[in-house]
Amino acid sequence: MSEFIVHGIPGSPYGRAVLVALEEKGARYRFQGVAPGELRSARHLAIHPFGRVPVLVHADFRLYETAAILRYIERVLPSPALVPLATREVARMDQLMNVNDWYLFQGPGNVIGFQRIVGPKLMGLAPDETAIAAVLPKAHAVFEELSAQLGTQRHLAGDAFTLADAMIGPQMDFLAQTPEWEVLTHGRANLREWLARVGERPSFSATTWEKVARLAQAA
Ligand SMILES: N[C@@H](CCC(=O)N[C@@H](CS)C(=O)NCC(=O)O)C(=O)O
Repeated sequence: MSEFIVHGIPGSPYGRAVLVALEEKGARYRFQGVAPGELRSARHLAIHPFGRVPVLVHADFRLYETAAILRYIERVLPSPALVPLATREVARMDQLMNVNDWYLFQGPGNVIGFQRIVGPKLMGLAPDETAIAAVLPKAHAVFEELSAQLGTQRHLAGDAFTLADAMIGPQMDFLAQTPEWEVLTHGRANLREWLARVGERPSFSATTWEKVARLAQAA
């Protein structure tokens, strides 16, 4: 099996989801760091026409969009399975992956994550408290739904760890670094317990921001 190359930005939750899946599969991969200022460069646009990360390269095949990448990894490396067997659990997993893209990232993830982490840490910007406050009602609605879907299960789409956990875990771990995490998980202890559970997996400890930054330097 050829090596996988992941183009990404250390700390990026979407990129981390791909790394988590590769780690879960025990795959051989290389992380190619992309500087945030390079996203709109001709070189990066040649591999991702929308100027985002991650991008997966596998031999002569190149793929962007995290959900598509995760499903590709699952198909080429089916074991251990990260997709449930039961039809309804697969449907829940798919639904959760879309919730991630449409409701968790768009607003809660990109606004709170940018204002609290990316802006201050990488660009020296002060957080825009008005923008954060504006997105909190939507964030509460998303956390309420995720908490309800999780219920008493061990993982988001059932008891087994699936692509939904690989995708949503990094987004939630990113938000867990912000003061809004306490507010958003208040009364939703199951989400805190789930994040602690997935965070203990070797695939999560191997893909922290610091570790991925070291992989990028070594590339
Ligand atoms: N729908 C894309 C979203 C990827 C995405 O938004 N990635 C962020 C980093 S976590 C990014 O590239 N941001 C750069 C930008 O918005 O300019 C996917 O699933 O891969």
